[in-house]
Amino acid sequence: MDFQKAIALIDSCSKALISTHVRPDGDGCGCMRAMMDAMAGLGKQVCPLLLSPPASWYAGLFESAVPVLGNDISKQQLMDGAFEDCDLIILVDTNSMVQLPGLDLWLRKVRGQKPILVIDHHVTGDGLGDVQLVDPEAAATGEIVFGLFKAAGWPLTRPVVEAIFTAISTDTGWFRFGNADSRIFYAAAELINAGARPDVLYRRMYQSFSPSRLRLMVRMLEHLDLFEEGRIAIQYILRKDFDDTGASGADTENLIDECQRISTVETAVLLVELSDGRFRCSLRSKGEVDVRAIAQKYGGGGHILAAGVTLNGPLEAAKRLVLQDIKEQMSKQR
Ligand SMILES: [Mn+2]
Repeated sequence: MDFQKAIALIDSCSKALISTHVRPDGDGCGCMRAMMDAMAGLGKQVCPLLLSPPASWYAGLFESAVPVLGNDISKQQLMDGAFEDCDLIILVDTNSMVQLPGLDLWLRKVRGQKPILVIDHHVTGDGLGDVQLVDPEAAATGEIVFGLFKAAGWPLTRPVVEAIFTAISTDTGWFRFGNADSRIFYAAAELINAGARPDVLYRRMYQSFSPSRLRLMVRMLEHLDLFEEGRIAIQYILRKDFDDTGASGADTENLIDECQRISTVETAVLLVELSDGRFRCSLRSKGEVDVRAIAQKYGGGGHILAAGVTLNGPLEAAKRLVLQDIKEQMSKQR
């Protein structure tokens, strides 16, 4: 880990733009918050920017609402130099242009002029950083950010430890997924010793549904189909389901995990209809199938156990495509 290079880069900057991948999750938002506090503590100016609105249970991580590209700042303003005075760009929880829609064009423009620091744990990436803290073995980017804080000696305030705890706990499905190794439990213990309150955070992350979100989940479960003796679960959510329930796109986060409670289910798929008629396809595996390989085949990415990709409609075509790929992977395992 090039912690010292990252620390030197941060020390030498005066104003940093901090962002994360589109559809920001707990890891992305938590790492942003922690890095924002570190920078502020060093007397640096910080410009956080999100590429799509965060779910309400992550928005609370920030002291004030973070500007969203396309809503609060237009892509034109970005290209016209809205962040021209930033002398560092920090990207957390992604290293891929496809995960940075809207920001990508600007990044291509300023690359080489402004240094970029990438902190990420994904295997796939475009090598966007001039300095990169990338560890595919880390269960969450939060684990790397925690390492950076300790290496730099930055203060571990309660907001910081709770932001990092949020990052590592959400990316491990509250320490249930296969990536929840001993390293992450040690990190969790250290964060609790430093003041993180798991009960408070659990309530904020996992007991914060709106009635609309619960109704959307019911719709999704009504659309549950099982294949191959129940080993594959495929579900979908249509635009109509959002309209009928009043739920938003951010409300779909983690809903895919519900069907994994079925004992036979090894691989889970959730197809969410986008406004352009395509489908955002989320994939989860309990370990038997490498879902990243499937996502990558169609231009997506992720991890072996959790990946995502956008597929063309109609629904039946997308379902057939992904079902066939999962079956193929399963037959290779035998
Ligand atoms: Mn992550």
